[in-house]
Amino acid sequence: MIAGSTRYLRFILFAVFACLVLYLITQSKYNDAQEFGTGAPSQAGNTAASSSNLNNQKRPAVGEAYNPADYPMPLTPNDPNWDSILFDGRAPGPRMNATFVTLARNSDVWDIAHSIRQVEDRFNRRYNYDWVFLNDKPFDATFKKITTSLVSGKTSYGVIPKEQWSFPEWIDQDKAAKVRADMKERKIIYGDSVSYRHMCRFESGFFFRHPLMLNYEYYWRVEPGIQFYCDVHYDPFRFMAENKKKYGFVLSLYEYIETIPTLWESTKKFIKNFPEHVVEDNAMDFLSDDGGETYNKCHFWSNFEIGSLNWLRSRQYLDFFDLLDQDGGFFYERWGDAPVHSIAAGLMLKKDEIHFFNDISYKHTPFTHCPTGEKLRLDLKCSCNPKDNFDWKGYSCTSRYFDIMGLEKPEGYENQQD
Ligand SMILES: Nc1nc2c(ncn2[C@@H]2O[C@H](COP(=O)(O)OP(=O)(O)OP(=O)(O)O)[C@@H](O)[C@H]2O)c(=O)[nH]1
Ligand SMILES: *[C@@H]1O[C@H](CO)[C@@H](O)[C@H](O)[C@H]1NC(C)=O
Ligand SMILES: [Mg+2]
Repeated sequence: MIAGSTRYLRFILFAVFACLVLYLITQSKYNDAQEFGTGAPSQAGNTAASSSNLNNQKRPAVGEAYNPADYPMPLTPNDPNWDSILFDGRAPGPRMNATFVTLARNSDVWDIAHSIRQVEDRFNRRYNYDWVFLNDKPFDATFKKITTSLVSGKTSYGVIPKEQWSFPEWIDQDKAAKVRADMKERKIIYGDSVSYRHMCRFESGFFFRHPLMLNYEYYWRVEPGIQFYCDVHYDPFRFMAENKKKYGFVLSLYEYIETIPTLWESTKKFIKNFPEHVVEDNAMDFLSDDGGETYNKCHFWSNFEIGSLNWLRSRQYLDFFDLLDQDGGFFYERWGDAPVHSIAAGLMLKKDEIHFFNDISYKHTPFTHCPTGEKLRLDLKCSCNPKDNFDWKGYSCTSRYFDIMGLEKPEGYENQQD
């Protein structure tokens, strides 16, 4: 009888102890999530003991001042924290006020799922940045479920206001319809599409002022069906912020002139009307070979962008967009958001506020950016074929960008020119 109750007591004590241990474990994970402000479910299963130091390191809150030297950015294998990517944990250091952003249709769900998975595997699983999804129609339950399950940060879903996805009242509908019919006949890609034009106008003038985007200072645009081929060890948002960059790209090329015949005329009108918006030391020479008289058609490919939202929300940028919108070329021609963003960046940013991310590999059909330099590709565990790199080929403008910046081209570029 006595022996029996002792065993019983021992069992109770053990059970209480086990509950306490369990409580402490779950509690510490909860705190961890609270402290870093994401509570990302995908991190809950993290058990790698080696990463716990990194996970538990205190980091400044978003927006809080910090000393960059306290959190070295792993830009090269010689920098501290380069190997932290080998752990499952969250990357040490501060987080920026930043988000991924994707414009998509419900039918894009599997193509965007693929894109997200790559961004997460190569970068965001350790940084847990948020992701904003925008659509001209409400996102359905499947789209939300799949994308939320893949993103390690918080997701949010916004509908685009009608007036940002329709014809402004000053657009002559007959004239616009004739243009579409004509472009269809001339087989200009997306030439007869109305929705493509709304998309280009929205990406040119509105995505950055959607209510969900007002919560952030930097964005990284991701499209469905893209590829990332290399590890990203450091935080590109932080690189932008600390180096005062406003616009980052990976691919550049010549625009199809049939889609923008009068865009440069409108640009010249803007320069004339708003000379105060054109900055000194700008990148005009990237856009024009004759000091601004004509456009050489070079632009940054905007399906990948890492940029400053505050810049896009500036009076300068909005004056530019409003003038273009009034001139009607989004509908009377087929102006793309890529040349619009690029021309704005070329005129209104100092040239060293624009950044080329050689170390971020990327493909959006049909062009690939695969980092130049074998050592870099090995260090970053890249899986792209260097032969596919578009940077130094004849139709790319990246060589011109290097020239105007006075940058030395990376080793090995000569072998990738054709
Ligand atoms: N919600 C919504 N998103 C769209 C629509 N059209 C295009 N998009 C999105 O806008 C972005 C650009 O459209 P894309 O069709 O990729 O255009 P593109 O990159 O010029 O051409 P491809 O990718 O080669 O087809 C993508 O993120 C699309 O998902 C639309 O009608 N509605
Ligand atoms: C992030 O940036 C937005 C836009 O500038 C601002 O309204 C918001 O307060 C910022 N958040 C933090 C945490 O600093
Ligand atoms: Mg696309």
